[in-house]
Amino acid sequence: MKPIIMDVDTGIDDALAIAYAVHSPELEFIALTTCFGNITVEEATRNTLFMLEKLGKSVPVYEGAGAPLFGKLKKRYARHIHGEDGLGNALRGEPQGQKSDLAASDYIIRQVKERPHEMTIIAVGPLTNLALAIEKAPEIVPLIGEVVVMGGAVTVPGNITPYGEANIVADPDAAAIVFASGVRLKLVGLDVTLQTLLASAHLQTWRNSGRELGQLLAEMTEFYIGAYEARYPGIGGCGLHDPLAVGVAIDPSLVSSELMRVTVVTEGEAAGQTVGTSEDEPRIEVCTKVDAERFLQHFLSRVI
Ligand SMILES: [Ca+2]
Repeated sequence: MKPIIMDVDTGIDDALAIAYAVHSPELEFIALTTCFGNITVEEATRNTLFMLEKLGKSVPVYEGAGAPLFGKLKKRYARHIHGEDGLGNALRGEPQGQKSDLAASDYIIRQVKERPHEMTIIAVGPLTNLALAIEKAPEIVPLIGEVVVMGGAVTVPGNITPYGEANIVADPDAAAIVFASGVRLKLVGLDVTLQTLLASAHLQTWRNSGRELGQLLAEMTEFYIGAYEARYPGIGGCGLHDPLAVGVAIDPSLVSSELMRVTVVTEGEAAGQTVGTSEDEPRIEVCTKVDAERFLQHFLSRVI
C-alpha cells in the first residue's frame, strides 16, 4: 500500500477524490491537510471532517493556510461552482470530529521525516501548505516520495482566467516554490482533467444505490454539473479534476507525461499561468494524455 497525505480545499471534486481514495485498497490513508481555495480553510476543514464521517473513515485532519503566501487572496472563493457550503449545498449539520492540533505544514514536515522516501502527497488545492513546508524545512524535498498535484494548464488555456487554473491562480508564488524545489512531482492539470467528464447519467446509479453516500455524492455532483452547464452550455457533465490526481497516484499508467521545467507567472493579469519548457532543470512530469474511459470506469467502480 502507498501511504498518502491528501492536501485539500474540500469542494465537490475534492469530496469525490476523498471518497475514491478512501475506497482504494492500494492507498494507505495517513492524513488530510486543508487549505483555503474553493472556500475558506475553516470550511475546508469542516467539509473534510464531514466527508470522513459520511465515509465512516477515521483519519486525522490538519488545518493549514487560510491565505496565499504573500498577501491577500488573488481570486474569489468558488461558491458559484461548489455551492455556498462548498459541497453543493448538500452539507447536513456540523461534523462531530475535530481537527488535529498541529499546522498542516508542520505536520507534513514531521510525517515526511518519519517515513523518508515513502510518502505520496496528493495535493488538490492551492500549493500553500506544501510551499510553507518546503520553505521551513527544505531538507524534506529529497525525502518526499512523490507529489501528485492537481493544478495548472501547461498545454491548454486556463479555466479561471484565460491563462491560469484555479489552484495555481489562488497562490502562484506557492506553486512556483514547489515546482522549482526539485521535488519529484507529477502535474495533473487541465491538460488531462478536462478530458475526464462525469456525465449526469452516472448520478442515477449513485441515487439508485440505496446508500446515503450515493445520495449525498449525487446531490453535490448535480450542483457541480449545473455549474459546468452554466459555464460550458451542452457539456452534459463535470471535469473530474481532483479524482484524476488520486487515479494517477493509484495507477500511473492512466496517463502519459512529458518531462518539463514548469515556471509560474506570479504577477499581472497572467498570474498563475504555468509555462513548460523542455530544456531546463528541475523538471517535473506534466501529464499530457489520459486514458479517460479507463479512468472513469475505475473511479465509478470505487467511489461509492
Ligand atoms: Ca480542490
